[in-house]
Amino acid sequence: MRRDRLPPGQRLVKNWPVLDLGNKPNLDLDKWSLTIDGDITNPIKWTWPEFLEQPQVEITSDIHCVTGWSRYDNRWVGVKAAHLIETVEPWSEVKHCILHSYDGYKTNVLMELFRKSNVILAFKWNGDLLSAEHGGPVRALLPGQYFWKSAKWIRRIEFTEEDRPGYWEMRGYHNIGDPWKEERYHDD
Ligand SMILES: Nc1nc2c(c(=O)[nH]1)N[C@H]1C(S)=C(S)[C@@H](COP(=O)(O)O)O[C@H]1N2
Ligand SMILES: [Mo]
Repeated sequence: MRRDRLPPGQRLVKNWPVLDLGNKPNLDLDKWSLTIDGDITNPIKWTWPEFLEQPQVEITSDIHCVTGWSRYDNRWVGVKAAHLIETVEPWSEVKHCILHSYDGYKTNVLMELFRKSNVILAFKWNGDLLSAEHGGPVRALLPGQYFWKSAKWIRRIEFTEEDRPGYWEMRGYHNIGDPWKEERYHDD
């Protein structure tokens, strides 16, 4: 049992800061799609209506950003990563997945963490459609890791046997990024 809700070195904020590389993509729902590929049995490409046909779950999570802010009680609606994994059937050798975004951002996630029951592809936040500045129409949400792993504007999910560090992981951030272990940089 955790006694504290705020991970070490974090401070609580009430607002929701916007952080990204500054290349905000302009995404039209008619042209939006999500591709799932790599070492899997059933590659798929979901259009927006097809994405909305998938089973949806609601979860509430705290956000922990590596830059030091945390935000409590975010209510999300989305499609479980576990549902997606079940649908595409990754080969048994698959150990990693790479999240690719419309702005060119990438981040890598261990399969065992991606399949956790609170990992979703989120399209609603606190009752409204996820705004474009926060990654709408769809972003990844990995509540157990620092927020840089939660790719905004997700475009493609690739399953691989070999690990491939993403944008921030190549620039010194930790490969896993567990806020409770304070895994901020790769030598932490
Ligand atoms: N596509 C994309 N996703 C991204 C980023 C980005 O630059 N591009 N930045 C990451 C970082 S470092 C953080 S802290 C969070 C910020 O999400 P927010 O702007 O919704 O708070 O998005 C993460 N996901
Ligand atoms: Mo970040």
